[in-house]
Amino acid sequence: MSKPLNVGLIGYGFMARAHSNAYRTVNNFFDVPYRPVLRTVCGLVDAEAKAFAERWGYQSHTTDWKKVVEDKDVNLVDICVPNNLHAQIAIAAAEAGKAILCEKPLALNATQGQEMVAAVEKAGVPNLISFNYRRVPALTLAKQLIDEGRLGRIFHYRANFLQDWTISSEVPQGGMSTWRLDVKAAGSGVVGDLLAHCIDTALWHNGPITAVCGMTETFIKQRKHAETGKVEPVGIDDACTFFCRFGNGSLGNFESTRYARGHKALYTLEINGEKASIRWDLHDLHRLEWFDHRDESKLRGWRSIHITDVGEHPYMSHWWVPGLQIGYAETFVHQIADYLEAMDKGQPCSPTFREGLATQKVCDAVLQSAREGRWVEIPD
Ligand code: SOE
Repeated sequence: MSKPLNVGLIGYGFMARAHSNAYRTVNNFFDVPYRPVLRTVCGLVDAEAKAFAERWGYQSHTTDWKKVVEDKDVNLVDICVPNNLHAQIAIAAAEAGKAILCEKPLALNATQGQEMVAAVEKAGVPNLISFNYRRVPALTLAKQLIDEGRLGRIFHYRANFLQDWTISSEVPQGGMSTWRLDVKAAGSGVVGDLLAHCIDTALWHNGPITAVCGMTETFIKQRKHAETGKVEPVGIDDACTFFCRFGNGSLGNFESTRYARGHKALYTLEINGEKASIRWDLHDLHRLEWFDHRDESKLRGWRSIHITDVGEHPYMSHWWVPGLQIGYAETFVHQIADYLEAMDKGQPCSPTFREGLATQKVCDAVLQSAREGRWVEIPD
């Protein structure tokens, strides 16, 4: 019998839906030791928080996040609000002894992230940052293949995350749906929002990044602010490209933009090793492309592996039958399943806040490098 785990969700946007769906689904597919109970949801506008609670089955709603953190019956605080609120909520939740799930990126910057790490580690509470792409079965398989040494020495790690939704100068900054364009709420633009995903996966797959050299651009310099109605300077990076060196001697090449016309959410990565290469694409997330130089030369070429083998492929034994694929929503189900298992065993669940801080340090270094026009080293 699974034990109840009362969830207090803060936020009711897109990520709050992804997490709520995972809480409601996880016990149907995974035999995990806990059963999430949707206790309360918190959001800015009372009527919207109420509507969210009714739709998703939360027992109550509030507009005051402190009530969620102080609620003695809440076991897990889930933070799905703009980045500038992560630190204060997470620190208060840690002090109240709650387990925490925090949306990415960890914080506005590494200084703030460090305070969050200190708070959860002092309190000894379970903590997880939601870099959901780690739980795409194809990318989990990629990690296994790398760890088994099947690629041999790694030479290159390449990743892109491309979108096109901010090309119009009419898109405002700030407010509930466009806070990602407001530097005060987001901390940065594509670096924290999109490259943070690529960096997290890269650190996991390929180990620490030691130095970066980046450039950023803000193509639209002023936008109307959705809250003040005034035209204000834009403080975020619209696009960023950076090179890096990894501790294992390989070279990295990363690009992200919200100005790649035609691309809505195209996260791709490629890893080139001495013996084999891997390629993956979010639009075909259930496939992993694999090239193995050891194959017989007359048959050698890129294979496209359909990641639906219920016997061998990560997470797939929990879903359907061979050949039937899963998608984006299920990555959040995997995330919560792993978290509940780890919590029960008293073990950390990756990526912890400390691992989120490592990504944050790379993000900060990329932004610093772009500002100063030079390579920036990343301390251990
Ligand atoms: C931005 O559009 C966004 O929703 C990110 O915030 C998510 O983290 C990414 O997975 C998809 O794009």
